[in-house]
Amino acid sequence: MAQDSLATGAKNTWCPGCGNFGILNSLKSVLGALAEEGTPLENVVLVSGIGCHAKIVDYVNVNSFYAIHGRVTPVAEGIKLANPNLKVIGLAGDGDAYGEGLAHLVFAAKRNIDITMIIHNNRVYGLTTGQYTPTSPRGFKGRSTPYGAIEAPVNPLELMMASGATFVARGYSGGMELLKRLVKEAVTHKGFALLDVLQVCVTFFNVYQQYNERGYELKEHDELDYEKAALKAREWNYDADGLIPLGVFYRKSASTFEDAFAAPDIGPEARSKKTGEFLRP
Ligand SMILES: Cc1ncc(C[n+]2csc(CCOP(=O)(O)OP(=O)(O)O)c2C)c(N)n1
Ligand code: SF4
Ligand SMILES: [Mg+2]
Repeated sequence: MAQDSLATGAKNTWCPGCGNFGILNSLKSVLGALAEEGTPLENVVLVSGIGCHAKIVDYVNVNSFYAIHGRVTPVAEGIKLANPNLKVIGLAGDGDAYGEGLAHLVFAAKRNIDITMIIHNNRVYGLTTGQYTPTSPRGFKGRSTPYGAIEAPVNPLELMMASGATFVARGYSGGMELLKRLVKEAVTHKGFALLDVLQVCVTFFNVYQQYNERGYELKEHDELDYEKAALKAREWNYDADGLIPLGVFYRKSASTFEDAFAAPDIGPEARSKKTGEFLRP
């Protein structure tokens, strides 16, 4: 399917050179490929939050929903539970998913609900013009930290693994071939998938040089081994130094929340029977 048919007439207002273009192009390419392989595009729903990243849903011609800042994950979960046949892809900012919405992400991972969360991790609040986020490095100078952030950043990959995510990966908006592969793997994974994308904000945190020099693709890494994956996830902790591994860190096959939710012994029918029994005098 031609990627062009996924385009919309909306005017793109991202800054020239913004890493969001890389995510947009890889998403369109993967959706086009999925359509060719038999996934009807009317079964795909994109959910975004509030921020520069969120505009991506305006630029892709499939069903979509703008959530509020910090609430991409629960809206995506609700859509999936209401209709488990849908392929639900959440597209959230780092401020959105790792800041205001962090608890939602942890619980979605814990229950292994079959949604994909793609995080546009530019390590800054882009839309509100440059405040620090949970993944900004120590010393980051922005609107809210003019003398430099004094906190260590959170490591979302480690956190997601510890929370129970069954697919954890990191891509880079400047590495398109790998990014396309990772988006496809994340979207087709059954269970909760977290794809953290290092998405460069050229205007408020331009780290292209750092990522180009230090990013490397994981090779011969055993993504089924939790301990090894956790060690790899710790190799770069989102601070200033170190080489940056990219690729799939961890993958596991496990039953999903919605499968259990629909199971005969605990699904809606069983629950209504139990409620009836409880209500009988
Ligand atoms: C509930 C709520 N809190 C805060 C805001 C203000 N706000 C809008 S966008 C934004 C930051 C967005 O940063 P991020 O999620 O990293 O997205 P980016 O712009 O970097 O893509 C904030 C704080 C809001 N709109 N709603
Ligand atoms: S402010 Fe940053 S994240 Fe937002 S569109 Fe511009 S470059 Fe992209
Ligand atoms: Mg951001």
